[in-house]
Amino acid sequence: MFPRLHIVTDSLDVVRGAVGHGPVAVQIRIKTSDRLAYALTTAALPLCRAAGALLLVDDRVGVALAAGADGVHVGADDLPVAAARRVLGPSAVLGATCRNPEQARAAVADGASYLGVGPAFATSTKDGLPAPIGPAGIAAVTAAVPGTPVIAIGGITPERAATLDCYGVAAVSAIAADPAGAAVELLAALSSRPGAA
Ligand code: TZP
Ligand code: MG
Repeated sequence: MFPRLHIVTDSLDVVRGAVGHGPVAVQIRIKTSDRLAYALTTAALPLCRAAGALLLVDDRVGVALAAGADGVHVGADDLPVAAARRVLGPSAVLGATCRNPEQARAAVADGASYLGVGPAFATSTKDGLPAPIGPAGIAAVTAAVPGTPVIAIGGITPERAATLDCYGVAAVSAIAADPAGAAVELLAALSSRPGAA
């Protein structure tokens, strides 16, 4: 099953701590260079394989392919979803950032296999973000794309993960200080929701 918890990180220590506690996806998010992103992705790969975690790369389609990762997450400044799908082929995981039902439907039509939706709540982790869409915005996107996993991002905590109406969540800062403890807490919060498998 597609993981409900996505660990977004630029740290091998975070990968090491966060995997092995339940089903997760690790998203390698390095904004500086392909070189560094490739190095971290190749280092994370055996850890993810051993733990059964999915390995995704933020932004960088070439890095994901070269490193043998499972997929990519693209946003507004990256390859368009349809182009990324053409490069990756039909079976790779391909995530797309969106914030409303129209963008969500377009991304799915273009070949996205899951959606990163937000910011759900205010966050200082990323600059230049638009206003948070809140739980209602997350629920609206979830309703718009039945069958496509919606992963909420932005200000995610275990308390918020337990109540959002979406398939799963992605966390950066919540997981950074104590990756193992946070992964356990977030996984428990997600599985506490009604209907969660
Ligand atoms: N995209 C939308 S919000 C965000 C990204 C990369 C940052 C989320 O970070 P945090 O620390 O989990 O709020
Ligand atoms: Mg991006």
